[in-house]
Amino acid sequence: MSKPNQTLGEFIIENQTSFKYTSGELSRLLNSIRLAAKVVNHEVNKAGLVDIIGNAGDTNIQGEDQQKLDVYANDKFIQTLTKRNIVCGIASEEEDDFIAINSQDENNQNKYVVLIDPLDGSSNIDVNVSVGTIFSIYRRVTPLGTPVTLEDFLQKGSAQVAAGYVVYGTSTMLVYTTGDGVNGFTLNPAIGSYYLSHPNMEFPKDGNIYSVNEGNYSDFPIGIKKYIKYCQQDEGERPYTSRYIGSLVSDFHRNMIKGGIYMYPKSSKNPKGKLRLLYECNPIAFIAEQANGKASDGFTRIMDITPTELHERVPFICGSVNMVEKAEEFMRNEEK
Ligand code: P6P
Repeated sequence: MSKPNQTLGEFIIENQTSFKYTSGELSRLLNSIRLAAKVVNHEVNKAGLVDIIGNAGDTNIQGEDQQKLDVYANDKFIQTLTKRNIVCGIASEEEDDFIAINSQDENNQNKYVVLIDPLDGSSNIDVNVSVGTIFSIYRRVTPLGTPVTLEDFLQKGSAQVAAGYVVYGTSTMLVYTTGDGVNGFTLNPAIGSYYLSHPNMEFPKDGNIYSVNEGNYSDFPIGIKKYIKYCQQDEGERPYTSRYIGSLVSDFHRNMIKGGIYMYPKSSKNPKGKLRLLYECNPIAFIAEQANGKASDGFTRIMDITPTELHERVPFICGSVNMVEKAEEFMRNEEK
């Protein structure tokens, strides 16, 4: 249920009753993410002005250079979620292991865990290209009041209770779902409030934009190569337009509005793909499906994959349903 110019805070409260687990805790959790995103946005938007650009001099578990804003964003989201004592555990792309919150307190009745990519696309920071935050929320599966375990984080994407992203672009937007459609809110930086700007977001069933790093073309599976050549053929609606920002959130957001497909296939350099299942693919897949789009690894629905490791990677194809199904058709034909 949405009203024009509704703020994110009003929307969360007004819609919490439609959320089957309603207890207000999820609303408080979404509000804490809203707050952290505003703080991170403030730093991202002035990255060029202070000495916060450049490497933090460390690397994360992925072996990727940690940009200072990566570290800043990670700290802010963890601090906000911890201080407000809303969740019982956090996993982050920037943390080797999950973080148990107040795990010694047997009275800790917090039932949600959050998995987050605090600043996705961070290699774009130094060149002033948009980046994003991605989050995924689950109910814990182990008993309340006990320390969270890895089992609470290694849940299928289909068990998510909420997921969303913040895109720090020409404007800052927060887009999320609790399983009842997808809504987008735009930040008015002058007053620090997010306003409902994109109610009930839906993927067009078809589109003519394909997003993939064609620099890796020679290394792609045959099915992906054939799909890319299909996109480039001059026939009917094709050739399509190639658009690749190098920031999943930005490519996904544009494709959801205009129609399109995003692909990060496996290759010899990334034998399981590059994107992480738990805090990139699953939350984006949840949003995609809630917006009548589709997300798979080329063969299996992303949200049906049973995770085995916190930072595991999967091949990722996501976007307009007709485009994803066409790519899957090429992948299946090569598997026969
Ligand atoms: P490449 C950013 O690191 C990211 O995880 C996604 O946001 C982005 O789409 C992809 O990797 C870019 O990877 O190898 O094409 O530079």
